[in-house]
Amino acid sequence: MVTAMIGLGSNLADPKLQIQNAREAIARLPVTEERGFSSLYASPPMGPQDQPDYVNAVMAITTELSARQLLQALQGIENQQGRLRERRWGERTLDLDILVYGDVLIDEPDLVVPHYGIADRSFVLYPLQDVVEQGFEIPGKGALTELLKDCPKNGLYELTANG
Ligand code: A4P
Ligand code: MG
Repeated sequence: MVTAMIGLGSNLADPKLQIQNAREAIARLPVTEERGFSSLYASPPMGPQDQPDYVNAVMAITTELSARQLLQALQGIENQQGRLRERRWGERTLDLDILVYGDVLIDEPDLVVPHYGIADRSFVLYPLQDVVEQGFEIPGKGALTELLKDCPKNGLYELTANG
């Protein structure tokens, strides 16, 4: 059994609902259990600026799925929630990224773990901090607290229950 971290992002079609639906779908995956869920965060888009702000979150799971099975399952959930792949870094109803999969390092054309952007994206590092133990290290990248020191929020803010 492996502990994995999943990054959730949405900026179309009621992003908060998209994130909530994705959370439930991930928790229902076979041999998988939810272990933690961050606050919701809003952030301006990285990439093309002519798209809405994002809602982001991070979910911790334990799973007996392999990393590749997990990727396939997450892509299935993206597709169920109406994901279309158009421009790179463009708007999307749902983006699910495997941020971390245990202490495993994977570098293949269609699967890079830890996720290649993990170390310098505020919309990943701040929610990740909500769900990990103190002293958490991102495999191959270093201590989360150190990475956060070099990561300005860039407009990221935590959404409150009614906001
Ligand atoms: N892939 C490789 N490694 C992974 C992994 N660890 N987890 C491959 C998930 N997928 C992985 O992804 C393209 C391919 O990446 C997949 O087919 C998979 O085999 P995609 O989701 O189809 O394309 P994409 O997301 O447009 O491209 P990319 O480069 O993955 O974008 P990112 O890094 O996902 O960023 N701004 C804010 N504020 N918040 C956001 O969440 N997200 C993005 C997308 C852009 N701007 C954003 C946000
Ligand atoms: Mg992606």
